Amino acid sequence: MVLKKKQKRKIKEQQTTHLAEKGRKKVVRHNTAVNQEKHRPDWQPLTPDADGLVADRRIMPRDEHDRREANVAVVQQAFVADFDDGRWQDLADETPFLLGKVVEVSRGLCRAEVHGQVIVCDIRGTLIAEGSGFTNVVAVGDRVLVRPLSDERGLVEEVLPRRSGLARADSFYTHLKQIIAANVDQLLIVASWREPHIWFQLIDEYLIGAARNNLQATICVNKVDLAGSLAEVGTAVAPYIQLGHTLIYTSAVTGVGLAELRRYLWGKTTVLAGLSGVGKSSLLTAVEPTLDLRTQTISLKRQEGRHTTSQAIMLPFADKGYVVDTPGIRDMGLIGLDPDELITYYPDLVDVVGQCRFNNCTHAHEPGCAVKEAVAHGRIADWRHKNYVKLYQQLLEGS
Ligand SMILES: Nc1nc2c(ncn2[C@@H]2O[C@H](COP(=O)(O)OP(=O)(O)OP(=O)(O)O)[C@@H](O)[C@H]2O)c(=O)[nH]1
Ligand SMILES: [Mg+2]
Ligand SMILES: [Zn+2]
Repeated sequence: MVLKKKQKRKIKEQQTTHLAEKGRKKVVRHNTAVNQEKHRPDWQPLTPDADGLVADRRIMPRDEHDRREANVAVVQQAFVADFDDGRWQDLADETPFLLGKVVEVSRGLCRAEVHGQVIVCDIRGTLIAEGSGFTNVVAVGDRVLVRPLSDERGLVEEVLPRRSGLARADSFYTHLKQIIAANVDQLLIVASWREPHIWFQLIDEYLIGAARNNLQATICVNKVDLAGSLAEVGTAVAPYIQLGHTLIYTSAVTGVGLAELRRYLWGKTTVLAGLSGVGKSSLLTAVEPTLDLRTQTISLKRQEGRHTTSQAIMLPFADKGYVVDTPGIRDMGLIGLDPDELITYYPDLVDVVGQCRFNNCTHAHEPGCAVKEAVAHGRIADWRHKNYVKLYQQLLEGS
C-alpha cells in the first residue's frame, strides 16, 4: 500500500514523539535519587591497589587537573583510608609548598594550621570540586598545600586526598555530598536528656549517617542532671546498648561522665554532632577549659549570614587530638538512601522481618507482621519500630 505524504508525516511524527518520550522517560528514571544512589560507588574508604593507583583525586587547579588526568587513575568519591600525617607530609615535600590543616572555612577563605601556627588563607579560585563527588572544595580537617604569602597569610594551592570524613548528601544534587569535616576518626553524637528532650529519631538518623560514612560513632547523653536518676536514662537507651553501641552519660553542670568523655576524645580527631542547645560547646569547654568555645560559638553565630549551615570549627584538644564543634545538623543520615536499604540500618528489625506473613511487608500496618508482634512482646523497642516506619515513609515520599 502506498502511503500518502500526509500519512507518512503523521507516522513519523508519532514515532518521533514516542522516541522522544522514551528518551525523556529514560533520563527522568536515571535521574531519580534512588538510581543515582545505586549507580554511584559507595562512600567507603578505599585502599591503594598493587600499583598504588588509588583515589588520588586531589582538588587542584583546572588546567593542572586536565594535565594529570591522563596519568592518574581516578576513583571518584572515595576516601583513602591509609593516608596519615606522614603521607601528607611526603606529598607536601614534593612541592615548594607547606602542609596545612584547615581548622575553619568561610566563603573563599579558610584558617589553616601551618607549622603549629594558624594563618588565614585564601583559596585559589581555580580549585574545583567537580569530579570529586563533593559540592564544597575545602572542609575543616582537610590537609592542604599552602603557598606562604606573608607571616600571617597564605594561599591554598591544593587539597590533598582525604582519609575519611563526615559528609551529608546534598539536598538538591543528591548524588553529590557536602563534606562537613574531613579526616576525622570518630563521631560523637550528642543528645540531651531534657531541654531539648532526647530525640531518638535523630539519633537513629545520625547512626545511619555514621554507618554510611564508615565512621565509628558513640552516643553521648548530656544533661543527665535533669534526669530523675541515671537508671532512668539507662533504661530509655537500652536498645542502643543491646545493639552494641557505646554510650556516655554526661553533665556539663555536675561533671558526671566528663572523665570518661575526656578519655574518649584523647588522641583522636572527633567530630561532634547534635541539635543546637544539647550542650556540645559546654561539654568541650568543661573537659578542656582552654578551648573557651563559648566565645567561638558566639562569634560564629554573629556572622551567621556568611556561613553555610555546615559551618564547623576544629580545635586542638589537650595537646593530643582534635575536636570539631559543629552547629546543629538536621539532615545528615538519609538523603539519597534507597527506602529498601533502610532496613539494613535496623539490625534489631532485620532479625525478624523474614517471618512476616507478606514478603513485601512494610511493617507499618500489615496483618501478620513479625516486627509488630516482636514490639508487642517487648523484644523490639516500640520507638525503634516507629522511627523505622517514619523514616521509611519519608524516604518513599522523597524518592
Ligand atoms: N542542665 C544542664 N544544662 C546544660 C548542660 N550542658 C549545657 N547546658 C546548657 O545548655 C545550653 C546550651 O549549651 P551549648 O553548649 O551552647 O549547646 P550547643 O550544643 O553547643 O548548641 P549550638 O552551639 O547552638 O549547637 C546552655 O545554656 C548550657 O548552659 C548540662 O549538662 N546540664
Ligand atoms: Mg555550640
Ligand atoms: Zn512486617
